Amino acid sequence: MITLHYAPGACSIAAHIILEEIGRPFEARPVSLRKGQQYEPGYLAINPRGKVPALTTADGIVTENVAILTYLADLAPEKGLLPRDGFARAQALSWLGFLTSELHGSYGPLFAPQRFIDGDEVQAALKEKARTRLAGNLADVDGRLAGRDWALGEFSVVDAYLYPFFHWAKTYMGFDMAPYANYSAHHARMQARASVQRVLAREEAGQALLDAA
Ligand SMILES: N[C@@H](CCC(=O)N[C@@H](CS)C(=O)NCC(=O)O)C(=O)O
Repeated sequence: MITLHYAPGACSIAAHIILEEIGRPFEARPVSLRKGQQYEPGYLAINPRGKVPALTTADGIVTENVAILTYLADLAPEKGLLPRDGFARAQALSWLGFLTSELHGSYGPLFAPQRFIDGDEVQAALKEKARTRLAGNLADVDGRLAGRDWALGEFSVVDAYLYPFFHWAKTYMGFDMAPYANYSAHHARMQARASVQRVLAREEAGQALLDAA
């Protein structure tokens, strides 16, 4: 049985959505980032980097979003969640690489500027710069989604990975997402998927469990 170690609302939601999409049995175990559970010995034994997501599988542990999404898509080739080879696969991996390094990376200085530099004034300046970088990356995504329902044409792991970054920009960073019309429409299409609704309900229950503990 596959176990997904996730934090409610974190980037791990992409893997959570794909687990729902492929329809194989899995367990979802919530980790509280707020309480620092990712740095507890039990979790560090699963992912020594202290990050979610991590996937425990019969083959071993898989970490890193790009690897987890690829692994899950390859488990269920009949679902067509990632092109199998050639140029189409390269295009998909190009998206995943951009999302993990550039788009996800834009949030680091915004969520945790203290990990980059000390001092209130410089942290404020860093955050300002990071907002501009984030806006540029959101515009990049928006442009690439023009004229298409899904990033690769058909629904794929790329769409699941796009999901949290829209939500973070809107909810945590207070961005007006209306100018990113293609990304906004994409997010609405994601919200309408049954898999996403099931994941949101499970993550909400997971958050309640973590809060009550
Ligand atoms: N490169 C990693 C990044 C994962 C990551 O940054 N996860 C965040 C949540 S979105 C996390 O676990 N943060 C906890 C921490 O840094 O303390 C991946 O793509 O899997």
